[in-house]
Amino acid sequence: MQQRLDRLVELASRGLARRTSRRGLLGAFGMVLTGTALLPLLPVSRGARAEAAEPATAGATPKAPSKAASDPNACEYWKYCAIDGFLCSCCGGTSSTCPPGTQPSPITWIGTCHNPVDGRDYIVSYNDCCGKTSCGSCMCNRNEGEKPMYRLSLNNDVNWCMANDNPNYHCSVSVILGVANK
Ligand code: ABN
Repeated sequence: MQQRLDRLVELASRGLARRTSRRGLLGAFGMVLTGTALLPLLPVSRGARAEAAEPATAGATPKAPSKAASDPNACEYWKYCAIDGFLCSCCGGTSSTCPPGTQPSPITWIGTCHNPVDGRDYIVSYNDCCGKTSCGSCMCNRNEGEKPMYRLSLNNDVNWCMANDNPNYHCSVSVILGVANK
């Protein structure tokens, strides 16, 4: 039985060797390797995943916002989805303007927040207001979509006053830069 099996395998191998060349086999192997390496470069639709995570995005019927989601003094305010700092609206400024005597940082971190009122996603810049010591009121730390430190502009745990003449951090504002298109 063993011998017949050996013979069968031998004949099959010889037949395969007769029909194929070593170069052809190497070529096919190379193609498979190249194809596998290129697979991750193909465009992938991630829309479905985003949709599953956030069913009420643009185009869907907007949900009625909670009271806090429309209150600029509340940490739950929709624009603060990726903020980390004292809310300037509690410190003599507004949700998007620095309090008197402070200057906005020219460099910032960026987030994307969902507005439940119109059902759209917005790109939001979180500028720090600089030039005075910490405001100390209304600390708000929400980190939606925050990326690790190696992507500095997408991380919120940074004192963005570092480039200002006076690098003292006072509070943070959120400024809408535009609508995020999918
Ligand atoms: N961007 C707010 C902030 C300021 C100082 C330290 C950490 C975070």
